[in-house]
Amino acid sequence: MSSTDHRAAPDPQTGPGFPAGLWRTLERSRPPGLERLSRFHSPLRGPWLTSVFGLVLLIGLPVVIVTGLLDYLAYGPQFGQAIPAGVGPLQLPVFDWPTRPSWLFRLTQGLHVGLGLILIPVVLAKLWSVIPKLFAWPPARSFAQVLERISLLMLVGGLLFEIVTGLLNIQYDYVFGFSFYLAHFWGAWVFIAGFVVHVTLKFATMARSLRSRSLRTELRTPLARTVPEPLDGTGLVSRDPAPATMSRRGALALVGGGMVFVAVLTAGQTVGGRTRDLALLLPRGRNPGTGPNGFPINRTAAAAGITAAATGPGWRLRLTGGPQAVQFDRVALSAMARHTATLPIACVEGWSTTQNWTGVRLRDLAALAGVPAPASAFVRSLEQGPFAQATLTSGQVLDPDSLLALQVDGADLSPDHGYPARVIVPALPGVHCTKWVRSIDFRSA
Ligand SMILES: Nc1nc2c(c(=O)[nH]1)N[C@H]1C(S)=C(S)[C@@H](COP(=O)(O)O)O[C@H]1N2
Ligand SMILES: [Mo]
Repeated sequence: MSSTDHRAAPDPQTGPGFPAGLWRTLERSRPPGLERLSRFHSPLRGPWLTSVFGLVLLIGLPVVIVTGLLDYLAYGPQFGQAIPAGVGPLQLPVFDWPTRPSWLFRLTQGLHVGLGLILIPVVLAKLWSVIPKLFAWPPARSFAQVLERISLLMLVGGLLFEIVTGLLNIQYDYVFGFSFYLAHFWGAWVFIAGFVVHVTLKFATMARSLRSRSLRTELRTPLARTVPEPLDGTGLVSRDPAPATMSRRGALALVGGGMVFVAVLTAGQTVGGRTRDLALLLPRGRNPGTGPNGFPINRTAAAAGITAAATGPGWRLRLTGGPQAVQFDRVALSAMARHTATLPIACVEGWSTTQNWTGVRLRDLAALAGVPAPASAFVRSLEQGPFAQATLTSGQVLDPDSLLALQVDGADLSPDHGYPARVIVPALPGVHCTKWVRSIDFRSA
């Protein structure tokens, strides 16, 4: 029991405080090294600069959040094939992912990864501008402040976690033992919760701080005339500022330049050609095969354990779901009405490519199977393993550009791209464009 029953004077901004004894104990037992972190001399730090970074993130991060959640929905959680499969109360309203525009998934996926990367310099700059506050001691004066600190921890911790797991997933090897999808999904919700609380608490301060200076004037202010923002209640301005070594516009240019630099490193994977070599942050899919099938390969036939015997003349496509199963060999499929569509493959690991695919329409195969209007279709590969199957919605089967492709760019599919046949559907996530298809079950429910 505390021997004291008098309380710290209530903080006018935060309401009733902790017992004074607890407060004094905390103040006395300051962790070593904290002093250095919370001391700051940069004359550039202040509510205006922090709010400029904050505004960019306030516009950009919701786009990253929404496109990330849309990508999750694109995987078809209604079929239990999005990871994590069960998300309890966080289940978003599920809808059938559309097939139009055909570049929809390419766009949502590209924005999520691209913007996520481009905003990293702003995140770092914003963190730098508030570091002294992150390490304030004692960590909180009141229960309201404890809640605020927890939301900050969720915001900063969640965001850094998402950046690190996301960055690792688009590199060659994902090094952690836990599932990327699971970690990135739950990390996202921790971050989102912190983000919503933070924006609610800070929006008014941000708006006020942005009005306190004019961006145009700042952009015209050279180093010689750069002075600290006025001391105020935000605690962001140094009480002991050093002389400026960089103007505020210089700091903005540095961060903006960082964003452009990351954008250049990122864009190459979409622009392709020689710029592909610049896409250092997106090394995946950089070494395609040669010839007409010369575009990125997610997993080679050898890696998937696909043998020449399994894909040779003995291969059959088996269609089920109708009154009786039907089978076709590749010669029979090649003789069917064929259709060509220009469609992208967009991989969650950060690359995409657009090719001309030729094959049999999935809706024609559904009719041949005796299920002309299926509710869904379950596609299986010759391969065993996590990418060995995918469920398609009714709309994805019936779209006139949805194909069981036999050829790409006028040549037969190469073994690595899914010979004898693969699925290609407009706006379908790359991972569900199943290669080395063995069977399709057209389902009525
Ligand atoms: N059977 C099977 N199909 C598969 C895969 C796989 O590993 N096995 N990879 C998927 C993924 S993640 C992507 S992005 C695309 C890539 O197709 P590509 O390797 O022909 O470019 O194929 C998809 N189809
Ligand atoms: Mo993929």
